[in-house]
Amino acid sequence: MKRIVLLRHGQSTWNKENRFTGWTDVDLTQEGVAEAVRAGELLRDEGFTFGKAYTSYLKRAVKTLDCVLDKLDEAWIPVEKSWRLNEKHYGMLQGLNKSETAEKYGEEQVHVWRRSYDVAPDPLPEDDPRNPRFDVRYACVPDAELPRTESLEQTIARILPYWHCVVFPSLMRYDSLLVVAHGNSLRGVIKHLKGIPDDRIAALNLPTAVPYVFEFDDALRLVRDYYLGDPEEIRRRAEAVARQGSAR
Ligand code: DG2
Repeated sequence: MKRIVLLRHGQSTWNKENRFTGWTDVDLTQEGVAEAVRAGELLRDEGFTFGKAYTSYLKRAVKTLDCVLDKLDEAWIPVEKSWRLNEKHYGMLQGLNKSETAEKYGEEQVHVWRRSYDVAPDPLPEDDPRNPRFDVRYACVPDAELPRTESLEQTIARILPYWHCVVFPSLMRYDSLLVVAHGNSLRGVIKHLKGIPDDRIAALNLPTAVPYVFEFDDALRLVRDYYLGDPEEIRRRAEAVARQGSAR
């Protein structure tokens, strides 16, 4: 049996402040670090070990991965970072409070920006200092591939080449992989792995730092997927994520 565990990072400072984050490189809160440690303990207690781990270029995911590997005593395993696992780029929404945005534009519009498959928020202007083309960490990425905003569809389109060519094939070498990324980049991966139709993906909300396990047979066909942890608490936390786009 082969396994991939997907993990959204622990609570970030902008998750706590309920702000659209996207490619903004914010840190974990203390609670976020504690969540990451608990996720590592849960994985350890359930007997998980990993051959290789993947994460994004954003520190909330990188630091979550570090906490988890520390708890597993597996800080030594190979780790690969890719900009392709970054969060969906939230364009001009980045930095705005989600509830205030719902008050201004309506909850329905905010739901479209957060959960529709093919609608992207307005893009960052070319000269906006937040434009990824000014960020040295993306210097190796061709400008045409760097987003100024993204829909989920576009997010999936930039993740999948990396998923197909790097992450998934490494299951042939390693029995178990850990992927630590973001609410929407992981929704994209899950949509792909489970074949969720475009019009059904809006209902999926991922709580922070809950391990989501995917098991594959020897032909690398998906046989089972499940969250680790208390189902009632996970449901409650997923609903809280959905409510982040409500007007106050
Ligand atoms: C959140 C997801 O991303 O927000 O960009 O604001 O997972 O990196 O904290 P993450 C953001 P929603 O799509 O759930 O509003």
